[in-house]
Amino acid sequence: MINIRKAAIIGCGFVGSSIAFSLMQRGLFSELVLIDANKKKAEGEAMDLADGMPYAASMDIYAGSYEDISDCALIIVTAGASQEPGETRLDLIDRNVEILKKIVPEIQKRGVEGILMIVSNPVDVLTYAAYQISGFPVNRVIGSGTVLDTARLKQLLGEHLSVDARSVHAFIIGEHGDSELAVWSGANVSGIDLHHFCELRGHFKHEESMERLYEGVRDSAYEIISRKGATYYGIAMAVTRIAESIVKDEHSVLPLSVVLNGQYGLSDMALSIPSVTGKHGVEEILEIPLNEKERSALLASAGQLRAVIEKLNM
Ligand code: 6V0
Repeated sequence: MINIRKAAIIGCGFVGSSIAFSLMQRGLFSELVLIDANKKKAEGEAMDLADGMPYAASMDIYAGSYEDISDCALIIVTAGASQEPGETRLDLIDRNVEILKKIVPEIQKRGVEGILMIVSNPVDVLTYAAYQISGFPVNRVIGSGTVLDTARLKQLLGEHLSVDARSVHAFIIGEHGDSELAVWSGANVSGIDLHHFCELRGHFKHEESMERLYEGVRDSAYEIISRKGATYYGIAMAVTRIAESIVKDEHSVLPLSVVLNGQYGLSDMALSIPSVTGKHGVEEILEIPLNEKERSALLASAGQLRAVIEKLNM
């Protein structure tokens, strides 16, 4: 039986604890289980968060074990090494696949029927690995994908055009990493074609601006890590947004990392494509229109991920 108001977070470092804090603020769950290889860390985070409970929505938050997760609607995995300055997400692969190989069988043997969300990096490769190890159906294994990168794009575009980022509709798709791409051909501001809107706001150097904004999105994590050593608030907000769509069965369109089954001619790998998201996880992967340049960038991104997956020791 699934308890739609119960979630677990596995890995309570910077990212896991920030997600717990963000979920608590949003009041989506009434029970939140925190699990970490370092049990004392999970206990400390639960105690610290519980201190703020009188000022947030009521919730039972505790450091638990895998015995506590069988009825969770959502299990969020953030365990693993994070990028050091200068490292790419793909550099983390060996360490984090080994960690995933320990965690996913623990989830699988508890008969979990909820959604498994991977956040640890490299998120696309680990999402595919989690799908393979768990044997869960494709709709129940998702990665946070480029939901964060898409938020970064909306934010930068909003700043560039001096409009509310929530009025900007645009996607980053592909790898959550260096080969990701912006779908400029479908971008708009509240239904107004992006180029047209830019001109209405006095911006005419489209190519130059698009390149600069894309690079800002792609390199954002490196810029943050070089200054503060890690990124965690943005991803916490992105994961909370995904959790909200699942818990409230919103059918929101979010660029999750999903296991592909023929979309754009790609299969047996995970990368981010806008997908309808609700209580069953991925309801439909949307093969959105791409222009020729975007399609070849997506295939190049997939090619990079494919090369990594083929070397995986699974
Ligand atoms: P961190 O602060 O080092 O925390 C990692 C936590 O995982 C630690 O508390 C460890 O004790 C715990 N851990 C390690 N092994 C296990 C295990 N087998 N079982 C349970 N817990 C374990 O790292 P941080 O929180 O900064 O990053 C976590 C992961 O998130 C990294 O892989 C990051 O690269 C990734 N991020 C992903 C993002 C995304 O957009 N998908 C964004 C930011 C970071």
